[in-house]
Amino acid sequence: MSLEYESKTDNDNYYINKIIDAVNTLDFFSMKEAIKEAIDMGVSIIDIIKKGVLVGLEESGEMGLILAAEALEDEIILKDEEEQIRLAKSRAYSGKVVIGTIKGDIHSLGKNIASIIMKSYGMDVIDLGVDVNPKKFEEFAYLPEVKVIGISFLLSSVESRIKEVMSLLKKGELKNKVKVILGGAAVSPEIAIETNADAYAIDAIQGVNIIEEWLRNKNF
Ligand code: B12
Repeated sequence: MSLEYESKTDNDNYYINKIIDAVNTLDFFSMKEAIKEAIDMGVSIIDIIKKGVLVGLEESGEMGLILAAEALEDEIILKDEEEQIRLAKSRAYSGKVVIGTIKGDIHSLGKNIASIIMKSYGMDVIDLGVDVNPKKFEEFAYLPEVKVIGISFLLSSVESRIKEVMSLLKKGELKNKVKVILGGAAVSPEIAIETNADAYAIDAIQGVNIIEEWLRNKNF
């Protein structure tokens, strides 16, 4: 990640525009190439996602979303170990965020994107993976630094599992220790209310903004 990033705005725009074009035209290999190039040129991950991929998706719809998620996963989440280490070191908040896809659901792309965006904001994230047992969320919620639990789910059929996690997290000493945010394509205001979650997010950026507010709150 280049330290000159701030002063290279025109250059960044060039790489960001390449990402937008690739996402618009649903060209998977160009997406991967453009994302890789932008990373190599020192464009921040958050700009790559927010100004590049998400803007490109306004035109290209669901297929673009799936391809872009795969491209991000290949280029940022799985490969760029150096970037992962850098993100892990640049903590901006006290308190950890635990994220995972709930038991019965193996969708990982959105959860992985949410996780990388949180890290790029300087959050310390523990990713439990997919098909996570409600008991495991509870176990991690007891860890001293854990303040937020993020649950991802894309299948409506797993709502009962979310309720299970919530009943484990909203009792005893955990009740005021951790806040819970729901994310993933199956979230809705109704499910957030029914499950008694503290919040839900329609996308990763909204989620990270909510979590940021929680972590900044000294009384939490
Ligand atoms: C790709 C995909 C798959 C892939 C998953 C690959 C992978 N590694 O993830 C595969 C092929 C494995 C798959 C399997 C199945 N799938 Co599927 N799948 C999809 C698809 C097409 C895209 C999902 C996706 O990755 N989107 C891209 C990501 C980036 O979006 P996202 O997950 O919403 O994440 C964003 C936000 O929601 C947010 N976010 C996500 N998680 C979190 C968490 C937190 C805490 C926060 C803050 C934010 C956040 O961040 C992301 C960026 O903003 C959707 C259709 C759709 N449009 O959603 C169907 C879909 C989710 N699948 C569906 C189904 C039914 C299945 C299967 C049951 C099919 C089958 N009969 O086998 C199986 C389920 C297997 C299982 N047990 O989980 C249905 C679910 C219907 C429902 N409401 O219940 C959908 C909606 C398709 C449909 N229209 O019917 N699927």
